[in-house]
Amino acid sequence: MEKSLILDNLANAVITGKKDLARDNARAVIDNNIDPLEALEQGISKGMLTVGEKFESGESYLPELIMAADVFKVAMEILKPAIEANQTDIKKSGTLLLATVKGDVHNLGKNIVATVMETHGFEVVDLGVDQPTLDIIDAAQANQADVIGLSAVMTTTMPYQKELIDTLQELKIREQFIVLVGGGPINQQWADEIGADGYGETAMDAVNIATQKINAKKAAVAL
Ligand code: B12
Repeated sequence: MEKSLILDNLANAVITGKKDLARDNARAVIDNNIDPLEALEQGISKGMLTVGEKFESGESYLPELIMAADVFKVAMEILKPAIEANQTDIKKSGTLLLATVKGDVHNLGKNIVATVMETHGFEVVDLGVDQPTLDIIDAAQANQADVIGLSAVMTTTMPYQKELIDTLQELKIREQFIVLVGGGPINQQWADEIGADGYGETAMDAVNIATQKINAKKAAVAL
């Protein structure tokens, strides 16, 4: 089967809620040696965008969102081991404290960031979803995290990313952590506005930006 067809099928499986179609095409990704991260971004995640648009326009409802999430998970179960198999050999790059912010229970994107960061040498402490600001900060300190990664998938929960950065500042510990923000509605402009250290559109961006910022911090300390 052609790669573009497999990716289209994955997107359609999410849009139409078909688990078998997702399973078969996720297996086809493995069998055809397609990059599992590409299948994730250009297949199942792309399908999620359409699902979101249909929900927003009133063409579909909550059950469709739930079904899409279930299909997404079925495909991820097959793709995740393939992503992990591409593990890079690098030594420990740093510790990431990851959470979805308060009021937000979306975790599919956050979980991908966790997997991809882990396969690139990061130790990941995943606090889960709907996490209050102070709990995230406590956990970051307790785990001596280098990076705090904040996922916010709704416009209504984006302000909690700002709240966390403001709170770090008030506690005079802003410099202790590199703060990365991500999630559907997040962009570079928002990251700049709230004073985040970086924004990642994809999980691979998270790896690249975290690595770059940690290296820059180490170089600054060495000076
Ligand atoms: C699936 C889904 C659900 C599922 C979530 C299941 C789960 N386990 O996560 C369920 C059904 C539970 C759900 C519930 C709701 N949802 Co919903 N949901 C979605 C949907 C369709 C897809 C989200 C998703 O998983 N995308 C796929 C992942 C892979 O993408 P991602 O999250 O963007 O992550 C990628 C990047 O952003 C990045 N990234 C993510 N996090 C981070 C973090 C860092 C640090 C970095 C660097 C990068 C990064 O990397 C990821 C991989 O590339 C979106 C629409 C959309 N397209 O976003 C709506 C959407 C987010 N939901 C919406 C709504 C309204 C709701 C509900 C309120 C519905 C309701 N009436 O109950 C509830 C809210 C519950 C709550 N309090 O959180 C709205 C939000 C509108 C807004 N205000 O912004 C959206 C946008 C749909 C819409 N267009 O209207 N939802």
